[in-house]
Amino acid sequence: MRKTFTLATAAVAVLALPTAAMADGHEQRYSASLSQANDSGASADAELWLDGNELTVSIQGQGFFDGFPHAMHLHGEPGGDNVCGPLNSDEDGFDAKDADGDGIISVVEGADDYGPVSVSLTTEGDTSPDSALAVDRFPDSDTLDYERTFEVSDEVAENLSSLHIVVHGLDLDDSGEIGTVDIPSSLDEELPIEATAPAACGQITASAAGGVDTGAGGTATNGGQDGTGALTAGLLGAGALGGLALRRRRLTGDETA
Ligand SMILES: [Cu+2]
Repeated sequence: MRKTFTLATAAVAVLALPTAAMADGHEQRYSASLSQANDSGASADAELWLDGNELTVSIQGQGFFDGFPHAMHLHGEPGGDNVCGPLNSDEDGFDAKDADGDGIISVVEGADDYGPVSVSLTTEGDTSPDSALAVDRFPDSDTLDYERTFEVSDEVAENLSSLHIVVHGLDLDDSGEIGTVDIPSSLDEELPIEATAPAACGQITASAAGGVDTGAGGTATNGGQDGTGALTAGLLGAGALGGLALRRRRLTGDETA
C-alpha cells in the first residue's frame, strides 16, 4: 500500500514539474494541434520530443497549398504569454486584429499574439530566425510531412510550452495559385501576401508519459505582445532574401494551375 502511494505521489510530482528540459537527460514529449488560419481549411498535428537541447519535431498536415513552400516556425517570446489569437474571420476579435481591415491576418498582424520567430523549421541547415523565409528549405506539399532533429537554445528548450507552431502560405482567393491576391506581404512589399500570411497555428503543450496531455498553458487571452517591433525588424531582413526564391518558384511552378 505504501509503495502504491509513493508511486502515485511521484507521478503527480512529475506532472507538476515545469516543462523545462530535465537535467538527467530524459526525453520529454510535447504536441501541438494546428488549426486553420485565414480560413485556409488546413490543419496539422505535431509531435515534439526534447532531450536536453536536442529537439525532434514531426509535423503531419492536410489541406495546405500543394507545390509552394510553407515557411514554418516556432513562434513566441520564450516564457511569454503567447497565443494563436483570432486568426479566422468568424472568430471574436478578428476585426480588431485585422488592423488594416483587408480581411486577412498578415504575419505582422498575427505576431501581435503569437510573437516573434524563435525557431525556423527548415528541412536542412540553419534553424535560427535568420532562416524565417528561407523558402528553398521548407516543405512544399499539401501534407507537409516534416520530421527533423536539431539543437535549440536553452531559452527555447526551457520554454517550449510557451511557444506555437505557425505554418505560412495559402491560396487566399482559391485561384489555384499563390500570388494572385494583389496585396503585398507585410514583411516585404515585393512578396505577395499569400506567400507569407499564416495558414495554421497551434500551441505547443507538454504531454505526460503515455501521451496524456497535462493541459499546461492554453490560455486564450488576446492580449498584445511586446517585442513585435523587434520581430518585424528581424523578419524584414530575411524577407528580402526570400523574395527572389519565391518569385522564381512562382515563375516556374504554375504549369498545372
Ligand atoms: Cu512564422
